[in-house]
Amino acid sequence: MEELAYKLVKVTEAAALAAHKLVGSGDEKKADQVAVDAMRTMLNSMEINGTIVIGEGERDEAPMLYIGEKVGTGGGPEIDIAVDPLEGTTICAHYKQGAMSVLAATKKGDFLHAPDVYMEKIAVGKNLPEGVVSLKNSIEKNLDNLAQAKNCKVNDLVVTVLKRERHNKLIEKIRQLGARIKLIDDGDIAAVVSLVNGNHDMYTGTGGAPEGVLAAAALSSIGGQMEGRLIFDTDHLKERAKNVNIDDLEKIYTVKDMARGESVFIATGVTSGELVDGVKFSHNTYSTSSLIILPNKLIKSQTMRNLC
Ligand code: VTB
Repeated sequence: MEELAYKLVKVTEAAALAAHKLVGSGDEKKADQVAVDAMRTMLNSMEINGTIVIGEGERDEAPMLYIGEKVGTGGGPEIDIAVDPLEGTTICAHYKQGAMSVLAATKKGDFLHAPDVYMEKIAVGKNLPEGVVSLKNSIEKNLDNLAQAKNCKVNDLVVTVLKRERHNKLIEKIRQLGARIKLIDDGDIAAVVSLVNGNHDMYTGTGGAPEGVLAAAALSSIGGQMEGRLIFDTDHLKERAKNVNIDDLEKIYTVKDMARGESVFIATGVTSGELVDGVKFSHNTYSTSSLIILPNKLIKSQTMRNLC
């Protein structure tokens, strides 16, 4: 796994560097596109037999890195790959903090093949009793349980939520209950993974399902708990669920349902954020910072190269 991780870090580095050229450009689509292109070119140059299982969407909507696409030379290990070439396209286009290029890999069949829909999520850090929070519980119960487990008051808890209109009621409720809210514009992979640093206490709300599986890949190695429920709230989405053989539309997935075996998670910074620093330039060189998460191992890697 570690050897594979050092190979694959080149993939997120290439995507981050490409996206960095579009930082502050206001052009989200272009920033995403160059990251996808760079990621795909690098993946295809590698001695791997890879399949994209979490990607840019289904084949008809996404010309590249679509779900089911084969990547690599075909030799080497058979792996499933989850990608988010540019997590935080808006962050990147607006030169805000926390845009990253993210990839996770595992042996064939170990990631949940989640379609590109929304996912309701709840996550907490490590060393907490199993099931301390759950999507089955009310927010009151979750906050009470968490405060009790952490031996503190609900007022001491910090809950991260994506700033979206769909969360207005949830935000109001959490504030009423006395906890503090950290509102983020985008980037819920970093919000979940950073729970293990203890910077905040809980992440909850509805974000992308692909981001949910990627975050689960990280948590499966370093601890922390997360639950996710895929949202199929239209007939069209229900049809999509059928197509990917999901029968139980209400199923709650745990970390181990989303990332079953051993996996590697890699994030390279485009702009600096909570998890990694962004791409930096000085004189004729540039450097990228990456976070590599392997079973029970967290590696901070920095690569410096000459600008050509
Ligand atoms: C989140 C967030 C992402 O999408 O998953 C969010 O983590 C959900 O989608 O960074 P909406 O923006 O439609 O609410 C991102 O913001 C972008 O991928």
